[in-house]
Amino acid sequence: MEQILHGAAREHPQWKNTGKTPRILLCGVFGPYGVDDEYGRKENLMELYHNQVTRIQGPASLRFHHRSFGLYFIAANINADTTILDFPSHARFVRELKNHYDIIGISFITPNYLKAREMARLIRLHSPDSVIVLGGHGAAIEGVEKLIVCDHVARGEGIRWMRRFLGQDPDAPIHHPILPSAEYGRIFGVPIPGVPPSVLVPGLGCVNGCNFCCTTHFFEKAYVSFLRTGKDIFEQCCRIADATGTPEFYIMDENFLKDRARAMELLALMEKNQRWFRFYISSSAEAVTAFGVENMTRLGVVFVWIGFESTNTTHVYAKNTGIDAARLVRELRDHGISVLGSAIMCLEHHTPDNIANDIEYVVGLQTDFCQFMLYTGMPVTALYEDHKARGLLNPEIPFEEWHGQNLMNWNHPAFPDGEAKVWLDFAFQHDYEVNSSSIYRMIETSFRGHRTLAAMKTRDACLEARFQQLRERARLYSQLLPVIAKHAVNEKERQRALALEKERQALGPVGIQERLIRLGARAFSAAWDCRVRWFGDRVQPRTIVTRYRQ
Ligand code: B12
Ligand code: SF4
Repeated sequence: MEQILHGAAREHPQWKNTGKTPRILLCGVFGPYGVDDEYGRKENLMELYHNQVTRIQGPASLRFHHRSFGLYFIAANINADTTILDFPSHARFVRELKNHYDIIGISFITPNYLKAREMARLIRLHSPDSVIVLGGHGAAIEGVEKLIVCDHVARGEGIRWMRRFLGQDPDAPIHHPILPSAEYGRIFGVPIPGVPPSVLVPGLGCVNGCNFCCTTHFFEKAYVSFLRTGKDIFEQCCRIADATGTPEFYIMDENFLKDRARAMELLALMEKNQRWFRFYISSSAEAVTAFGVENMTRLGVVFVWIGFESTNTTHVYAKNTGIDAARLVRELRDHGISVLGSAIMCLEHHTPDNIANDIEYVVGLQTDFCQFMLYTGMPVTALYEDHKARGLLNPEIPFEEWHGQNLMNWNHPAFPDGEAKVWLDFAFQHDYEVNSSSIYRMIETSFRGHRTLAAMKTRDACLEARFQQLRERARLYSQLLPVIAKHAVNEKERQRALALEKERQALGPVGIQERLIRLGARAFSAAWDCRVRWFGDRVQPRTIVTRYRQ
């Protein structure tokens, strides 16, 4: 790893103590993403599902782009003229530098280290007076200030860091920006209709301290709260939903149900005010169990991401102790809650002889989605420190490969020479063939939830609202069933899709509008098939420029 020599940090920038409002540029790293070039790797897509969840599901893979949310949170909470440049190209970034900003912040994660380094080099070249600040999880790379030319490194929470740096009140109230959780939104090339869910960030980090987890360690195993109470969350939901017109939120909080009291207060306020928001959340199994599936149904949780990690009892994480994972998943799906279960591959105890058992276990949970990720100690995690102390880190694996979908960054004796990837691919494929596409499973979950609520003898106002929402969801998603049957991975999926299509009749007649939508879906999917055949399935996010002015 080479070291870069650079001049003294700009401790006394021109705008300080002048009363002048600083001009700030905040950037995500440049594209293209997910291609083999001098800065990145083809396995490191700028997508969630197509990168590490549904990536082998062909046209059935869920395709979304997500902004670099942290930058918008910083911009919305400082007194400065701030421009955000998200997903720039190399050339677009250079062009923006011509505006000579006082401060330029780069947000990056470890596998994008080379991109951040190149951006810092370009800043010194084209805008030499700008102060360079590095932030985001890449800032945790040991000695990053010596590897990348920069003036400051912001580790941990960035709003308070930037406020302090600008001489502003770090503890001023946090203003929550209004942002879509995802853009582009397509399955089989069919655009997902309606307004996308808004992003909601109640807080950062998690107190559970799992050894491999970046977020728990980056925020020092503490929870950094943005919205402290259920009331705070409810008020933000009302404000954002009124502005966007969608009652759906993707909650970007590593372990949302961990604060049970806060979630219960939110539920009580929703019931009192009859505002039936819906939530996509992440939470650990013990927190989900403590909150209870029925409460989740009432709260309007439609999706939950749970880390099941591994079956081996000697390596079980405290959060999963004593949990019957299969039963939990079944109950959640029976209540219309889709589950993304994540699993870790090539743990220390794994060998080619026993890893298949773990894969079988995870596939057997029958979650709607599976994430399989290699056991990778990122900088700042306890796992990284442990591998380093034991001399296991592999110095030949550059940071661009530290994304968990190809090579291991440490020497695992049982999986030499890229063998881990073979198991990773097998796990994804096996899940796909046994459980069918994730979009099929999501539709099945909404039907299962609808059945469960329909079977209840009585439903109060809250459950009635949830019942109606599930019905709408089942109707909406079922429009894709013919396309799913056509693209089925095997006969089993085709039959499953056809069986659900029959059950669809129970939700009422298919009207003219729905027929037209179904025809449209077929046309979009046929067009997408052609596109993939001729040009491949890579989709780069478009550049987004947002200017916050004082
Ligand atoms: C959204 C997200 C994504 C989006 C990326 C969107 C984008 N435009 O970059 C998608 C889904 C595409 C994605 C993909 C990947 N991601 Co991701 N992602 C996240 C996630 C879930 C949320 C990030 C977020 O928005 N949080 C909310 C905001 C408010 O918090 P924040 O980003 O931490 O920002 C705060 C501070 O970090 C800081 N800050 C951030 N940037 C800056 C910049 C400056 C200048 C300053 C001063 C401060 C600052 O201030 C902010 C406010 O406090 C995190 C996990 C998590 N919960 O944090 C993982 C995470 C960031 N991703 C991670 C990784 C590794 C990946 C992938 C490689 C897949 C994978 N293996 O997990 C790919 C790589 C994609 C690519 N080509 O770059 C790791 C990073 C690990 C590391 N040490 O580098 C994380 C931590 C998850 C994990 N595995 O533990 N990801
Ligand atoms: S429970 Fe999840 S978010 Fe919390 S430390 Fe463990 S892996 Fe990280």
